[in-house]
Amino acid sequence: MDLSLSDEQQAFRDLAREFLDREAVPHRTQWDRDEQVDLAIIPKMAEIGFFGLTIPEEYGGLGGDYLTYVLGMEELGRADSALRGIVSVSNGLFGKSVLGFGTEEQKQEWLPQIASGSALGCFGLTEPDTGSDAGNLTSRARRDGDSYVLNGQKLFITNGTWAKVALVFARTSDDGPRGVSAFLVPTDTPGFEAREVKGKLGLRGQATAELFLSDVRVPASALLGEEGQGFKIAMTTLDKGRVSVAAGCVGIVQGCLEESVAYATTRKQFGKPLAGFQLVQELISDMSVDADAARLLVWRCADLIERGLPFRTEASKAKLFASEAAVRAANNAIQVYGGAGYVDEYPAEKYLRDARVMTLYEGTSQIQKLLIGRAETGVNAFV
Ligand code: COS
Repeated sequence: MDLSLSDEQQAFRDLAREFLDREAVPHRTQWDRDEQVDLAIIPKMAEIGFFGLTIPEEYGGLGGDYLTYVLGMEELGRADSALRGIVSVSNGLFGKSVLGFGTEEQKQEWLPQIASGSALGCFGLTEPDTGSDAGNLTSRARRDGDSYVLNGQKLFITNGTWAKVALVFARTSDDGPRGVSAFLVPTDTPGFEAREVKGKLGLRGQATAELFLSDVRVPASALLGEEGQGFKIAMTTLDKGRVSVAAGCVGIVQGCLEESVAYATTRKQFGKPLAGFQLVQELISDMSVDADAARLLVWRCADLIERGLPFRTEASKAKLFASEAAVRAANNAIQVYGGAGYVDEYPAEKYLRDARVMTLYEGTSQIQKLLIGRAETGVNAFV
């Protein structure tokens, strides 16, 4: 499916696909088995520009519009969602928070490092006891003279053990979501510890961590935005993060479609290719429709963002539809492959394992439905 892309957008998509087909696709199974991508790919990805997308050139980024960003995320999702997660969190959740709410000094300090891939960022919102209910997080930041002292625990933090800097959300007052503030915390600050979460179903190549903050002292200048603005920063950034997840899911659906077509047109049963069976065509047809529908929802968000228009509910719709479509498509791809789809020699089972978390993180499917329902009815089901 193609709507009108500019020459630059098309060129970036082609460059991204060619690079990932060469540098990631041949290795993704091994990285998945090893539970770690080869980190040597990070500087190579930075060279292509993945970490600098939408970061202005004055901060060392590639600049570029939001459609180019989602095209990049789609290609990453098609190749390996573990890589998409690394970029989405560093450039997206971390970088976009700093770009949107940082002081000039904070932008100068962190954005060039993020854009060049010399530093990865992570996003410390989720806690062991507050996942969906992010506004009730319990980590604390106490003002002490010219510093803040942070204590608490974070869970399921992508890039947590690799990041040079963490955006940590912590409570500066007891006033629910309004009492949350955001801090830029270098991960080598004494009292900051990251431990990797192993044994995940999918996204095994990326580092997911538990963060422990024990009397972590940062200067007052580490505050991002104003005291009490942290929840808004998190939510505003997550709106864009959800578009990024959705774009990655489009890539999963697209990958499932391409792999299924390739297999179904070559593998023979009953003397003819699988593609000759109507029930197999139905599986493939469903993937094709899902790919187009999810992509259109994502591109609509990119267009709204580019034009500075509200896109919060549209982001929830894109994330909800695309993540559920990714699970459907990966499941269907395994069905096309039959028994071969159940082993990691073929990509279908990895697509399914990676897709599964997309309906959970950055807001579960249920949270997206409640946000869409709230927008449609004006009734808040969270209270
Ligand atoms: N953009 C900007 N501001 C937002 C916002 C958004 N998308 N969503 C909420 N806010 C603001 C509200 O306007 C409100 O501000 P005021 O106090 O000035 O009125 C404040 O934040 C509180 O909003 P709300 O009442 O909606 O907060 P709730 O505690 O009800 O939380 C949900 C709402 C459940 C939607 C939120 O906690 C959420 O998205 N949870 C999922 C978290 C998530 O995605 N976690 C995964 C992280 S993986 S990195």
